[in-house]
Amino acid sequence: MGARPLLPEVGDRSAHALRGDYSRAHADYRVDQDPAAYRPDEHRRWRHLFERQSALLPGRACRAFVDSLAALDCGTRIPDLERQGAHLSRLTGWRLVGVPGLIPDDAFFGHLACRRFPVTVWLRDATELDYIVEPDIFHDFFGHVPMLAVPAIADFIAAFGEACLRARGDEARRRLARLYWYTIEFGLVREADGVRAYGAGLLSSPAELRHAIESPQAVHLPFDAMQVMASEYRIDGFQSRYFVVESFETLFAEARRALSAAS
Ligand code: HBI
Ligand code: FE
Repeated sequence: MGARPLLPEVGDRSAHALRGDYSRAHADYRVDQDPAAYRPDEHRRWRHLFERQSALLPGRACRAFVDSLAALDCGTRIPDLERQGAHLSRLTGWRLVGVPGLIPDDAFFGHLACRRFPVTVWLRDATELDYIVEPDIFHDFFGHVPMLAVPAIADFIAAFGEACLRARGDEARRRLARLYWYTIEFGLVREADGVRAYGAGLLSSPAELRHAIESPQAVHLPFDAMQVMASEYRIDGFQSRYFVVESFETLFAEARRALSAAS
């Protein structure tokens, strides 16, 4: 196990000892994923997480996520990032790169700007089935990868990465991080039969997916990029509010204006 780095500049997450093995990471923080190295009990845990979360999707996840997740056919084993990335790149030009866990902002934004989505290569252990501090491969792959097949979201995340690389100063980067948080991580979209989740932090979490869609305490606000970029967020509990977009195309159009203004 290599030295555990502290990454104080990782978004709003506090600088804490990270659990991944960063010793074998390249300069851009990529690590090789060895799909054959996962143990049978890890594949079993992936299947458990996948089946448990999939059962919660009807009536809560947006249509595009459900259709895209089905097309990935990733329910039985921990996904092979190379193989799944080849499928994704044919759809929206995105690839998947393995990372040891949280990586510094600049490395993260640099990958997004080049349509490479960083996916943590380790899976949470059996004691973390309901909550995990750092994103693991279940959060990153199950939560984020299906939406990378949706063109407007795929374009938005690439534009977000580019805007972050251009952003000057902490305030601009904090405003952009909030935009990412309230959309790509905790975003809601209005569909014909109701409000549905498209954010990875909701789609990969049993409790918060139910809370965001069903709880009377979950405040739903119409998406407004300026208000989103002025809204603080919490990384250690349910969000106090959620923003609802009318469509992914509206999100991309409105956020694009905000991205160019903020960077
Ligand atoms: N690193 N691996 C990884 N995954 C993330 O989601 C991530 C990161 N580094 C920085 C970061 N996110 C934040 O800057 C964004 O959430 C805004
Ligand atoms: Fe995430």
